[in-house]
Amino acid sequence: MTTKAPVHITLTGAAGQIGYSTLFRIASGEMLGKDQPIVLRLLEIDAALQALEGVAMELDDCSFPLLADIVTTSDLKTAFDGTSWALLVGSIPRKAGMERGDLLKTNGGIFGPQGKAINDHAGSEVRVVVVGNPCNTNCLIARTNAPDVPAERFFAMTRLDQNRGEALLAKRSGAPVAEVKQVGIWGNHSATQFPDFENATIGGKPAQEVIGDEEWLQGDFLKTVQQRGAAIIAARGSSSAASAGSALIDSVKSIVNPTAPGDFASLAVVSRGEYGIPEGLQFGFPVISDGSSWKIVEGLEHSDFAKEKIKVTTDELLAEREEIKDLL
Ligand code: NAX
Repeated sequence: MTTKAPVHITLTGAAGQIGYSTLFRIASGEMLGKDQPIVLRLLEIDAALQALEGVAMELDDCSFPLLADIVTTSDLKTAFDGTSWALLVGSIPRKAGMERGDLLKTNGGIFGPQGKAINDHAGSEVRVVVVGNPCNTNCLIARTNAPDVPAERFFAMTRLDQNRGEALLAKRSGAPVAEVKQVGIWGNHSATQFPDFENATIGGKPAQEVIGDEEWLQGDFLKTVQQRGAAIIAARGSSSAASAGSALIDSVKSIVNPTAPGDFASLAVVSRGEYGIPEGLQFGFPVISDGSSWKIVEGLEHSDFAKEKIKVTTDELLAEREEIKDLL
């Protein structure tokens, strides 16, 4: 029997596909540990509350020893009240004919109020991970609407891209995926992201040396990671869910556990001007954690090819910020 007090975890969009593939793993202790009781605070829109009740019933039916309570709600204050983790998954997907600017503004209407509610009601140590797309800019909106919460507590999810990159490099080299390290995702979680193979390692050696095929790295590797989300939709008929949930759990673990020596974790964090990235952008960087605080990996070198790619993704994030500037 554990004696720890329960940690409150809020997950939004909890009746959606990522919610369904993530909540059971969180409740079984895979995210915060097998001795950490939790309370799940599940937020949905009114129209999905009935489906959410079904998810809550199934969580009950698993009889998870660590799951102390489940709160289901469509009310922001109730959802974020005293929470330590705000996992912002729910958002409005892009519909046919919708301009990117409309998508950004529609989601701004979700992430602005959620940011305010986190600011006013969350626990003093709250940390926020945004998954709902466009996740970097949604995170920027939530962060800006939560001025009392330190900006360093906000993260947008680029971990799925890192995991995709690691898997690809492992397959291509024949090495086990556990030997692939330091795959940093730079910039936006979108088709402009730069999965940095130049600083990646396989079995402790530079990935470029092990792979020995620069054309593949700059071409197919890059494109496959950038467009993997679309490839999953084409194959499965709906977007990545289990892999996204797994990456969400990996993201939280990479924040609360010290990073292993010789490794990085990809997270989109607030830029303070590192590597010339404009201040304030929520930008994908390679990060290391000591278990309580994190910092961006320093001193990485980039070729002109990489610099050009990083510029493209930076410009996209600047354009997104411009589109929603009235929400900040
Ligand atoms: P679903 O459409 O299955 O679920 C989304 C849920 O959010 C729905 O149940 C909906 O009712 C709810 N919702 C909508 N507005 C809400 C609001 N204001 N408050 C609370 N709940 C709300 O989508 P799912 O497949 O779960 O994906 C969720 C989000 O993750 C999407 O925006 C998707 O684009 C994004 N993704 C992000 C990834 C990343 O790597 N950052 C990868 C996977 C995924 O594409």
